[in-house]
Amino acid sequence: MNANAHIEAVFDETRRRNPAEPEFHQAVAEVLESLGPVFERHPEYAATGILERLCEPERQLIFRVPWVDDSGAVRVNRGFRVEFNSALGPYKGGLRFHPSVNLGIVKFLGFEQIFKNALTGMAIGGGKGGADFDPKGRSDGEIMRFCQSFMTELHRYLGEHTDVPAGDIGVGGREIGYLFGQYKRITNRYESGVLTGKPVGWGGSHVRTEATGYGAVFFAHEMLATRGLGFDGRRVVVSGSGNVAVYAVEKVHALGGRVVACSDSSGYLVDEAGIDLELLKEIKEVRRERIAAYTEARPGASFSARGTVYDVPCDIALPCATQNELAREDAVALVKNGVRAVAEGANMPCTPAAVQIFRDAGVLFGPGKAANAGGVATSALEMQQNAARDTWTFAQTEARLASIMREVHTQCRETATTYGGNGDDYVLGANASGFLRVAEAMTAQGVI
Ligand code: NDP
Ligand code: 2IT
Repeated sequence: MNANAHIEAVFDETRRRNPAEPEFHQAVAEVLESLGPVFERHPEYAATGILERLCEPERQLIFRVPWVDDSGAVRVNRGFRVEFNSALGPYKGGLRFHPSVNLGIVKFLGFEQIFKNALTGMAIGGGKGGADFDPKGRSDGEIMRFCQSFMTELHRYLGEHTDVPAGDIGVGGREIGYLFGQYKRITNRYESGVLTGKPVGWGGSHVRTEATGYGAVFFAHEMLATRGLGFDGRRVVVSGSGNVAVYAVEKVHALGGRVVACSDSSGYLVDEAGIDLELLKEIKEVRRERIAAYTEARPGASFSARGTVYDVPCDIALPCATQNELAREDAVALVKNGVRAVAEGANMPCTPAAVQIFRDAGVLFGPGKAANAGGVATSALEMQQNAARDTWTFAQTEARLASIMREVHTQCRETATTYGGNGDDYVLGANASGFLRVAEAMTAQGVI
């Protein structure tokens, strides 16, 4: 069987075996479409079933999460953890609390995580988890009880050498604190390295909170530099207004760019003077309100519940909200308005049709598994500090993050050049490079 026929057969079987999981199929297709030239050169990977094994998670956990709300009513949610691949290290990846979470979403995220984590060069395998719990409007007490119930079941599968979750959508420092507390109580172990994204005062790493957003901007900066461009004086649009988005805005401003728009699931806001970050942080992180509240304090800014943030003209776009949020027509609008670079702070925010439009227009495109790898890479730095019972300074940790992002960028370009001839093909570079590192380890470890 030739390389492409082999890849096609694995994809067909993956689709057949995982029906009704469109996001998982999309994530698998995106990686497999890059691997033709890799299998041409490495037919041994077909002989040892690397792809068949990669597409089947090592373990999938689904569990009931019962909890009691503030009115005394019993609520039941569904919890997930997909332990996808441990060839390079303990399963590593975030937890997402959002009503849209289902097994297919967790599998897409876990699959992406395998290659992203490999790209960082650190010793971390791939996993992801979460629950279909909606934190919006829930009191602090409800969040705590939910986290405690979630961990009461999940703790059996975790461990600093086994599986190390962190945050994702709906899970930040507060939730990680409640999860850690319950893990410690049940196991009677102060196992710092079992969760990352902990607050800095008790085992968290400096820069972990900022890392995904900062890292995405560092990656975009590297891409722009290949064309002699930078952020200085550029108009930037960021989608979302959560953890990744907020710190992307912060770093863009530090590099001299101006973020003129951001969004949440209710709409988007435009502030031509540049987003006031302190105000945005207060609304989102302290008051936990919707971004529409921003315009009350900044009369020059406007909020729109119709259209999308990508209608706002910009030089650089950083999608930092959620999967498939940037569709074909958004890509068309961005290209028409002269966008030069797009770096995915979120996981799979651009649809395949949108990516194709950027590619055809020669727009620099950084896929999530490369551009947002700074978050998980800094989680691995947190694990290193926990293992050594050490604490690094902010400056030291940020310097490590910057050098990891530079290295991820270089690796993408070099691998893309080796396997496709065009260094600008970051999709090929990220997929092939991540795959090769995992495939090598899986081959060495035998058929398991
Ligand atoms: P947050 O929960 O902090 O913020 C999510 C943001 O995205 C919010 O503004 C939210 O708006 C918006 N959003 C979420 N779902 C939707 C939706 N269905 N439609 C429109 N907007 C939506 O999450 P993060 O910032 O941590 O995560 C954002 C993205 O980055 C995700 O794709 C995540 O997987 C990815 N990522 C996160 C990393 C991390 O370290 N946290 C690391 C790497 C990737 P609203 O408040 O209205 O829901
Ligand atoms: O998608 C991601 O890389 C994350 N949510 C971060 C995972 C982590 O373990 O830090």
